[in-house]
Amino acid sequence: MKTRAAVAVGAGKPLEIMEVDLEGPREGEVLVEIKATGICHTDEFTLSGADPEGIFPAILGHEGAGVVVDVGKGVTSLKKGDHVIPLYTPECRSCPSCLSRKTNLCTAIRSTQGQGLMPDGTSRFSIGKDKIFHYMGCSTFSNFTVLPEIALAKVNPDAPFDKICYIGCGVTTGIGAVINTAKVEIGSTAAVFGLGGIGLNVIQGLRLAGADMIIGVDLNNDKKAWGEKFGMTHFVNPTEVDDVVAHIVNMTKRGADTIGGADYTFDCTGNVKVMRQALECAHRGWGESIVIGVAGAGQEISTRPFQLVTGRTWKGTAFGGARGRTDVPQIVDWYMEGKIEIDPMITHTMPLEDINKGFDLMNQGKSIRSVVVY
Ligand code: NAD
Ligand code: AHE
Ligand code: ZN
Repeated sequence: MKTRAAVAVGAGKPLEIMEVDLEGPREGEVLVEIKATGICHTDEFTLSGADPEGIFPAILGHEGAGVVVDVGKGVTSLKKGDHVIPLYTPECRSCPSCLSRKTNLCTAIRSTQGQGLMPDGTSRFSIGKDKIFHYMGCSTFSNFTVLPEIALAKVNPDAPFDKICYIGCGVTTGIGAVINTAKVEIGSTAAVFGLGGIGLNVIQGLRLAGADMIIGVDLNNDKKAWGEKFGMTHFVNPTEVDDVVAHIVNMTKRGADTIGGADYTFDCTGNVKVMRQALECAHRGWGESIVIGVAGAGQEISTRPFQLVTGRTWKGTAFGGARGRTDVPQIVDWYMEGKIEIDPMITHTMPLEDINKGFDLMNQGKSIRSVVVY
C-alpha cells in the first residue's frame, strides 16, 4: 500500500512529506493506522545527526496512537479495530530481561530495532527500489506503519488519540522515572533540571508521589509558570544564581538537616554538564540522581568519585522504567479518570504537512508538546 509520511532524508535537513510504499504485516506483525503523534526532543536529537544510531533516510516518530488495520500470521493479542500505542520499548514477556523482573529493557528485538529494521532484518518502507528505515521500531511520522505485536499496547478505545499519543513517550517517561525508577516517597525533596515535555511530567509524577518540595530548574523563565501548573514549588534559573548546585543544596536544608541536598534529582536536558549538577545537588548519604536526557555521540559524564563514595547514586531510565504492554494501558486509564493531566501540555497541534514547524517551536522553546494529527 501507499502511505503519507514525513521522511528524514539526511542529518540536519527538514523532513520531507512524501508518498511511501508500505509492505503489509508479516508473521507476528501488525499494520497500524497512526491517528496522532507527538514530537519528542529525541526525534530532534536523531534528526540533528547527534544520535550514534541515527540512520537515513528514515521515518522518525515514536510517540503515537492509532488503530489496528490488519494483523499478520500468528498474532493473537490484537485484532482489527483495536486502539493501540506503539512501544519503542517492547514487552515480549519471555526474553531474559523481561523474565528478570529487574528491568523494562526487553531485548527481544533491540538489535534490529537499532538498525532501523523489523525483527526479520528487513524494512517495510520503501520508495520504489530504495529502502527507507524504521525508527525506534515505531515510525509514527507515517500515517500507516508496521510494528511487531510485542511493541503495541492495547488501550481504552474511548481515549482521544491526539492526547494519549503523548503517553507513548513523554508522559510515561516522566511519571515512570518518579514512580518506577526513583520510587519517590511521600514528603521527599526533588529537583528537576529541564522543564520541557519530559520535565513537566516528572513534576506531575512528583506531585502524584506526594513530594514536599519540587524545585524546577530551567534557563527559560517562561517555564516557571509551566512548572507551577503541575506542582513545582520553587524555580531556579541557573544563569541568575552564582552556583546552581550550592543554591539548591542551600534551599533544601530543612529543620535539623544543615547539610542540604535533594532526596531525588532528575536530568531532563540531555546536557552532560547539567547531569553533573543534578548529581552533585543530591543529598549526601542517600540522594539519587536519575538521568533521563539523551546525550549526543561522544558526550561523557564526569564527577569526582567522592560524590558517589559519600552516598549519592547515579541512575538512568528509559521509558520511565515502564513495561509497555502492562503499564501503558493503565496510564491511559489514569488519564481518562482525571488522575493525570495531559491536555494543557499539548500546546500545538498541526497536520503532517506542518511537522517541521513543530520542530521549530520545540527548538525555540515555544512549545511543550506539538502533536501531529493525521
Ligand atoms: P524539551 O526540548 O521539551 O525540553 C528541554 C528543556 O530543557 C527546555 O525547557 C530547555 O529550556 C531546558 N534546558 C536546556 N538546557 C538547559 C540547562 N543547561 N539547564 C536547565 N535547563 C535547560 O525536551 P524534552 O522532550 O522534554 O526531552 C528532554 C530530554 O529527555 C531530551 O534529551 C530527550 O531526548 C530525552 N528523553 C529521554 C527519554 C528516556 O526514555 N530516557 C524519553 C524521552 C525524552
Ligand atoms: N540511540 C541513542 C540512545 C537514544 C536513547 O537513549 N533512547 C532512549 C529513549 S529516548 C525516547 O525519547 C531509550 O529508550 N534508550 C534505551 C534503548 O535501548 O535505546 C544512542 O546513544 O545510541
Ligand atoms: Zn521520546
